[in-house]
Amino acid sequence: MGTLFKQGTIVTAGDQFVGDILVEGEIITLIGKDISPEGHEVIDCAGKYVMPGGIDVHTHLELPFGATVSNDDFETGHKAAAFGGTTSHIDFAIQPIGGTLADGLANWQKRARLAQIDYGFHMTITDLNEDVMAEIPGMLDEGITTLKVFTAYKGVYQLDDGSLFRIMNVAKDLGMLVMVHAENGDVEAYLKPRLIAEGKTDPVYHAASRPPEIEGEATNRMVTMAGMIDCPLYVVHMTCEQSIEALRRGRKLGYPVMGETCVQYFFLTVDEHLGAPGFEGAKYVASPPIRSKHDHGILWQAVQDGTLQHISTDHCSFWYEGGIGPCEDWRAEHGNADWADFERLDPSYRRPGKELGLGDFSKMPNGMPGIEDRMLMIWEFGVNGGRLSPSKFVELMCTNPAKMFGMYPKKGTLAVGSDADILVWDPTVEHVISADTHHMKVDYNCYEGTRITGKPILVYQRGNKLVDGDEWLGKIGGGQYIRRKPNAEIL
Ligand code: DUC
Ligand code: ZN
Ligand code: ZN
Repeated sequence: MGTLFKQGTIVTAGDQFVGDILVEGEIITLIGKDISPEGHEVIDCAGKYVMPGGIDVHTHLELPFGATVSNDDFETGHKAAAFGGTTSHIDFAIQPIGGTLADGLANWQKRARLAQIDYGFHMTITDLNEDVMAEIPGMLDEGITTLKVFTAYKGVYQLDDGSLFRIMNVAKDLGMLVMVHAENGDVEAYLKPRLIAEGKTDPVYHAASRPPEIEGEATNRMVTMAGMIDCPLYVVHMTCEQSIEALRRGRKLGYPVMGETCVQYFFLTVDEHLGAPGFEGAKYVASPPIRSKHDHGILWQAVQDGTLQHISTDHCSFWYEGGIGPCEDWRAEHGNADWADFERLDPSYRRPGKELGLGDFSKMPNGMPGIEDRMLMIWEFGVNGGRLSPSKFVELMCTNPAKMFGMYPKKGTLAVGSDADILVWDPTVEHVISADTHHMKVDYNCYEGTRITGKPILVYQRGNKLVDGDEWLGKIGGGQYIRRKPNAEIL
């Protein structure tokens, strides 16, 4: 017996038509008109869109950041993702300072024991030496085809230009994709202490410490180096005109360079959000910073004209009001137990969060929640807002990420032989986004009170139902690791 999705409006990146989809086991086995329902469970999809499960290639679950660790782990983050229509994501495994890539991978594999949706890993190189160079080819055997580097976070993650160029050369030879967080870390390291010394310590000054010019400069530098040797490059979380122009220039020259923005960069501004009264702006401290309404327009244009290929989240949630309860004492007594164990013991306890940056924005954990909001917000303001067709929505949220990151056509589309990661999306359902009802483990929502129309009412992963209305049917350990293939498409 299979599951037959009947009479839905099937949306792929290239097409939209009313039809049926048959799922047997974990795979789509037939797509057509009037497929016989005999012997199958029938899901009436009339009046609904049937779309591939969403893919988010940029998340940070359980990310150590300064004195804390981001809240959502592979359990809570996955549940929230699925309620928002995302069924696959790629998280960043990170080479620990002084450690190996294998150490980083092992750390993230441990986190993933809680997986409820499908997931992959990028490998972040934080310290390049001969041993690490020798480890890179082995990443392909682990199903990792993407290397992440930073031009920012001086003294922590930042690599010098020589190391960056060396990584690009080896990645090109191996058919891997280099991903970059592009901001000039040296300039930021100069600006930040000066702002603090001048008493400019509120969250809003986070933006002044990381102006758009340093994003544009670093993007241009990376695009130029990639173009010199034809190395595939993907610039993460692009926010502003300066970096978009740099990417556009490289693409016009025929360089294999691509990019994404994140949902928050379309909606939030320095003036209204980061500069909100009191400590409210802390909720929106992330790097690179949110920008201006002018930049929002630039980003919509860039996704429409294909300069940007994907919209991710950079999901990295921290309590607004954290640090509640005897955290350090309790953790010390329990051999520095995971923060999550501490919070499970008594849900009124909270690990440290944004309050770490009270009186000094430079001590604030960087990041915003969004894994659950991404598809809802982009459907509302992209599709309902007349900026994107349903097919363009699927292209950006599902198909392009699968193609660029070596998962297509297993993921990212509705086709015979593909994994049955399926959303039944009701375009008439009304919903108000709120921290009171979201599933992310965080005490605020960046889009609090936003009214949207349209959301997934049924979510399937490999033929298994994860979400049915408000009901959660997923289970810990139900998510599978996605082994990715090198030499992925350049879009
Ligand atoms: N930026 C953030 O805001 N958080 C996590 C890492 C990053 O680069
Ligand atoms: Zn980043
Ligand atoms: Zn990130």
